[in-house]
Amino acid sequence: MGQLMAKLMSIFGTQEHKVIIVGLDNAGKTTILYQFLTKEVVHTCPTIGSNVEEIVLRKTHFLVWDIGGQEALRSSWTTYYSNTEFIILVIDSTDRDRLWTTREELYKMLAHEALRDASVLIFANKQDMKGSMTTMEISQFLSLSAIKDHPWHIQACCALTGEGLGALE
Ligand code: G3D
Ligand code: MG
Repeated sequence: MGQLMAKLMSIFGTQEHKVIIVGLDNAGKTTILYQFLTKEVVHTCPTIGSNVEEIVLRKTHFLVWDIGGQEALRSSWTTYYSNTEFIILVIDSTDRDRLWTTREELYKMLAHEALRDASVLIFANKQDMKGSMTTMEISQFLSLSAIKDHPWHIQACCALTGEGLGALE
């Protein structure tokens, strides 16, 4: 399991932390979040902004929203960026047609000043589906090796079973 996963696990301590979970609609964000939250006391807040969902687990705040095709909402997302330690990007590995959109959104976020110190964990979700792209294919498409200014890790997973999210259990 990557170091970033270990680092992600270490945040469930006593200090306040902020993690943002983004991806296109239908990528599996909500399903992954539910895998994180099992057996935990969870405080869920009502929607705190336009299409942004906030879930608090101990002292870690998870902010979740859909990216792509929502230019009008982009400026409001920026409000949530400050002090983010982790960006979790969830990808539907069967959705080849829209990987380009994910790529654009990823680079827009990485260029953002307020996310300068954030680490990026990419979940290549839906690995159970026939014809899903491998982490290698996705890494190449997203040019992950060119990202030098943020720690990043890509992890294959299946949110339905929790496979690949093991370090989070
Ligand atoms: P989102 O929150 O990113 O929009 P969801 O995505 O978590 O709502 O998931 C969208 C759909 O994908 C759901 O199906 C969910 O069950 C399915 N899904 C999520 N993860 C996986 C996975 O790893 N494998 C498979 N096969 N399906 C997955 P429905 O049918 O409920 O819309
Ligand atoms: Mg959702």
